[in-house]
Amino acid sequence: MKRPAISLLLLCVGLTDVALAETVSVEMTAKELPLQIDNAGTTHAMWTFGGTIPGPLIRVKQGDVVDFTLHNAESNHQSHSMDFHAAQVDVLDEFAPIKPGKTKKFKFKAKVPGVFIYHCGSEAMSEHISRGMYGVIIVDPREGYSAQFPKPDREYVIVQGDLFEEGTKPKDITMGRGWEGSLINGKLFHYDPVHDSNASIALESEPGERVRLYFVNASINESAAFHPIAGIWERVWDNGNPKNVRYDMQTVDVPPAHGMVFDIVSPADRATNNAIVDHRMKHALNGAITVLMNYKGADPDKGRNGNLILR
Ligand SMILES: [Cu+2]
Repeated sequence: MKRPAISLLLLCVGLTDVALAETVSVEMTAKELPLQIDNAGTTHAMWTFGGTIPGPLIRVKQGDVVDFTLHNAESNHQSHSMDFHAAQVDVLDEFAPIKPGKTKKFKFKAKVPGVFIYHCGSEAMSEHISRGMYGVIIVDPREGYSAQFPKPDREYVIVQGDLFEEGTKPKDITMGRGWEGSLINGKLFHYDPVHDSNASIALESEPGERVRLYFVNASINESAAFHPIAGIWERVWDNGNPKNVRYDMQTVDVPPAHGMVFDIVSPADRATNNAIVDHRMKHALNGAITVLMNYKGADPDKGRNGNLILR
C-alpha cells in the first residue's frame, strides 16, 4: 500500500523564537477501498485518508505552519474534504469539499498545543466519519516537557470509531441504527488477544514506565468513558494541553470529535496487564478493549521512534 507523503520543509528565518517554527508539508489522498475491520480478516467498504484507519499521524510543534494538500482520487465516487480541529480558518473556504479527481491546498498555523482529531466534513458527515475518514494531529507544546508535563517513556495513539453494517443509509447512521461495534485504530478488539483469539498485537511497556496515550474519540454520537482496568490514570490533560492537567483519575469521558492525553504508570516491581476500555459496556464488549502489557523485555520499539499507531 502506498504511504501518503509527509515531508518536512525547514524555514529558518532568524534567531528569534519564530525562527524555530517550521512549515510542515502534509499530503493526503482520500481513498475509498475495502479494508479489514477485525482481526479475522472481514472487510467492509470504507473511506479513508491515505488508505488506513485512522489516517496518517501528523505531529508538529506549536507555532508550526501546516501546508496541506488533499487529493480526492479519480476512482472515488464521493466528494471529500478535510477538517482539522487544530486549525482556526474558514469552514466554507479551507474545509470545503472537492470532487473526485480534484486537489485542494490550504495552510494553517497550529497555534494551540494538544491532541486533535481531523476528519472529513462532506455530506453526510456522519457517514464519511463512520466509514473511516479521520485521524490525529498532535501539536506538541512549544515549551517542551516540564515537571507538570513530564517526558513519557512510551507513547501510543488510540482512536476509537464506529462500525456500521454494510449498506447502512446515511440517515440511519446519523441516528445510530445499524451500529455494529467500536473500532480501535480501525479494527474491533484490535489490541485485545484476551477477548479475540485472532488478535496478535497488544500495547507494551516495561514495569514502571510512564506510558502516554493520545486518545481521540471519532465516534459520531457517543462519548467514550476511558478507563484503564487494573490501573489509574496518573495524569490526564484535557485536549492534551499541558495547562489542563488532572491527577489520579479513574474514568474520563471523551466526547465525540475530542482528544485527551492520558498517562499511566504501572507498578515497577512486577509484571502487570491493563485492559484499557471505553467503560460504556456496549462499546467495550463490541470492540473497544485494548490490552497494555507491562513486563520485563517489552518490545523496545513499540510506542517509540515514531511507532505510535500499531498497525
Ligand atoms: Cu469524505
